[in-house]
Amino acid sequence: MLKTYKYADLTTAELNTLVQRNVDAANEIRTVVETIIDTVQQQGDRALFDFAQRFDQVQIDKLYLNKAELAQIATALLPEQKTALEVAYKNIWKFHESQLKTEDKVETMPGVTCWRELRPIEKVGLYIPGGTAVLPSTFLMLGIPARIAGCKEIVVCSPPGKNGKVNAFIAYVAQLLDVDRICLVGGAQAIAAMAYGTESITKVDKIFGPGNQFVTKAKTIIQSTTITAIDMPAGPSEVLVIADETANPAYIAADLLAQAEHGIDSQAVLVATSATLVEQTIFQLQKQLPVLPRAEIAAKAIEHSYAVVVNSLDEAMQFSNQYAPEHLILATENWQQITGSIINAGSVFLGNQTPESVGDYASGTNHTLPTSAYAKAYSGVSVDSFVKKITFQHLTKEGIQNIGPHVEILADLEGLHAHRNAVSVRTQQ
Ligand code: HSO
Ligand code: ZN
Repeated sequence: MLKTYKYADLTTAELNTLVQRNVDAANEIRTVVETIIDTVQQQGDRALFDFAQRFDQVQIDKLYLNKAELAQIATALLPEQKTALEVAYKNIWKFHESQLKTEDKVETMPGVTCWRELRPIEKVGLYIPGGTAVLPSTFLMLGIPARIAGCKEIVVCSPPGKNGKVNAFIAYVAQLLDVDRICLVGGAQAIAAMAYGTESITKVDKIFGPGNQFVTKAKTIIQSTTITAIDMPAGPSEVLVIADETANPAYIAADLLAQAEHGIDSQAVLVATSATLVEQTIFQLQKQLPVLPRAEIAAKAIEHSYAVVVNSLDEAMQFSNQYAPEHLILATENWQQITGSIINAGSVFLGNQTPESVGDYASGTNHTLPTSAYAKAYSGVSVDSFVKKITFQHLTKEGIQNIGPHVEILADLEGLHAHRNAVSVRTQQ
């Protein structure tokens, strides 16, 4: 359990293999997904009914649930379940609201003023996966920033359950977010429907949300074949825990397992400052894993997870930056020493009292994060993901006189005479 490496002994090649993930074996998947996309494009709603029967094993007579139907489904929730969702909703709202900022206008030269203004993306599509775990928290994480940004239309797709409905948690979140309907469409066909539009489903400008390999493949295909954008390329979820002698092995094991239970392809990496700490964590894993309801899934994920023993927290951070984890937990009382050297990570959890689970659900930060080392260049979902930033400029008479001669020279330099004239006609009056 938990293969262990010593950082100092690793060659560059070994290190590169260790931090590599998401090797895409998915050409077969591509063919299947392309066929699904074509079918949805050609047959619209008809295809969605057929796919529900084929992939979700359910015959539906309508492709969406409306507000009244959602309200009815949500009545099944217990008061404490509603309260928990409401606490999460409030914290996520509060944190994301702080991201909406008006930028200053900048006078770059006397009479030349430039600035940026936000405009919401008009139509967004949220994909809420079904599968082995239904994730209402993902609905909150996508719906709240979309609402704060002011998106006009929020299309939500989620696969129908065996009863042809969504579960009560999803229905209650729909109420909190005041969305009009949930479309009962899952998988690649949901992505295709939102990218191309069908009789019942509005075509959107950007699609958000995690999903299985089919959903992910569909997102990458429609991104290059339509003008619909996507949030980010998504791979299996992952965590990297950096721990020193101030950490608690029981907590480390619990955090690794919280990641591992997501799916058999999840990865949980421990970077520890001593071999003893790794052994103690393995002991805890052996104790905690078998009693989990999702033990089978977690055990498979742990099988291809590993530990790395380092000589110092600095060395640990070097490894972590190379790995670029989606979630980084600093299981040490000395976290303040090393946060400054974090270069690549999606979301960071500091100290021994901060489990990833709080960020997954309710602290306020977003859990839609870059996986598979995309944290080297991508950020997690935020209000920014739902807006465009449009630049503006305004010149006064003085402004065009000040900047005009320079622009004329630059236009000459590029041999673009009409550009020069657009300035000259104004300055030579
Ligand atoms: N850890 C997942 C999010 C999640 N966890 C949802 C529980 N529910 C990816 O960040
Ligand atoms: Zn999680």
